[in-house]
Amino acid sequence: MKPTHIEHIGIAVRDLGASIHYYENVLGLKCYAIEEVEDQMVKTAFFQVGQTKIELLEATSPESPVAKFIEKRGEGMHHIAFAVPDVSEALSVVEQKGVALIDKQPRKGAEGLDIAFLHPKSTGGVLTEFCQKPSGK
Ligand code: CMX
Repeated sequence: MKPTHIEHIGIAVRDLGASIHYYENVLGLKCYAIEEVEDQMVKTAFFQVGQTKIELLEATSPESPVAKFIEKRGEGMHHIAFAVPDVSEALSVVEQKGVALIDKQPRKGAEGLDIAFLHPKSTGGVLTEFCQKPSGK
């Protein structure tokens, strides 16, 4: 169950274009993918930094979790995603330790990863994601 590394850090932004400009032209990173995740109502942009990615998140609907987050808290760090060997097993381990799950089982996220979220109310205020490359990839 133990996380192997931080797979990505999710950052909520109002304007994907303006934020990409900052990461590319100020930090000198390269945006290697832009992807819409329809069921999460977000458009994402990815940057690789060593073993970890930055995932920028722009809401595509006022109902998006990211739109609600920005309305309440403004732009900024939205979630941290740990790579784990097996998301289902990791969910079961943390649930047994009293953590509230947002996703009871893995579902598909950006980049085809199997993902699941833990509720920030039981993780010290940090929206936490587990993710795993689907087997065979
Ligand atoms: N980090 C930390 N706390 C957060 C949070 C976040 N990203 N989003 C919401 N919260 C807090 C709220 O501020 C609220 O705190 P208070 O009660 O102190 O005000 C609390 O969590 C619960 O909020 P809520 O009103 O009950 O629930 P929301 O409707 O705001 O939903 C959450 C919160 C986390 C359950 C919802 O955003 C969710 O299901 N997130 C997982 C999915 C997701 O975030 N998808 C977008 C990214 C997808 C991707 O990466 O591809």
